[in-house]
Amino acid sequence: MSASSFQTRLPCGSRVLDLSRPHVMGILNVTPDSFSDGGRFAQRDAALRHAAEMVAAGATLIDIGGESTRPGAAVVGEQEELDRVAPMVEALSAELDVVISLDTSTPAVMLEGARLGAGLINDVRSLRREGAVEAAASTGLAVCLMHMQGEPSTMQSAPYYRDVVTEVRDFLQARMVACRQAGIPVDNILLDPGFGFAKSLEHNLRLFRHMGSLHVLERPLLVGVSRKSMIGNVLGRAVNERLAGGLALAALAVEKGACILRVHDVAETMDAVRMAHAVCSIE
Ligand code: 9MG
Repeated sequence: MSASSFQTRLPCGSRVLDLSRPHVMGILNVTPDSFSDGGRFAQRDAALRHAAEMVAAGATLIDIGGESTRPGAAVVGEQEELDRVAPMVEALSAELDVVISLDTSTPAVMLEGARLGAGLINDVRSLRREGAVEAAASTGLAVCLMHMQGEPSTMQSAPYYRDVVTEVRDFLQARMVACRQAGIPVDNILLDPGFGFAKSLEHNLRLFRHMGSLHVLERPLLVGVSRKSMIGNVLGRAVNERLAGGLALAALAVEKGACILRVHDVAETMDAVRMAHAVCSIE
């Protein structure tokens, strides 16, 4: 299966992604610490430099998030999230030729981000917050719908599935229907199994192994496994020692037909993805 067998172009605002090859999305976190008193402009410059480096290394998307989705992370207010994300979207869209992805569940951030030049809404809550699906539809942007049971603050307490692959597939299908009913064109929809979100190690491994089952939904897949605990749990590695495990999964994800890999280590992942794609493209 190639990067996308059913759709070759993903419209992302003023840009279009060619899905006949896999893409790398670089992660740019706009955390509370990075905008602490007095350092706001210096930190913004550092984040811009980091984004520019990721683009130079081959990232065609940059994912900007102002609210951490780690288990137990604090909820961030709407204004705070806007203050973190909006200046970065504005700066990135002025300076870089890249699709800006908004890692947000907040309708106001979707609307303002779209106005400032974002091309994709990446919502780990799959547009389930009040007003989110309507806000996303009104932007006309591409959306990434990710599977998650519960909320980031509670999700790892006791994840339970009868059949994780079927349940993830059914959830994503139901969210696609909700999006279609709200007026989001099917061609604007990406799907994501949500590795690490309310899933045990066995759930993550099984879902990864059978990721190809999600192709029945006929939508491009985005996969995020970079530095996640499923790598740490299998290999016994700390967060900063998970690159090799992440590259193995990136190559496997391409082989299973994923179109976009969300990662921290762009240059290394580009090599892994290009190599895997070269092999997978040979008849
Ligand atoms: C924001 N975020 C963190 N992990 C993610 C993942 O696996 N997929 C997507 N779409 N977003 C993620």
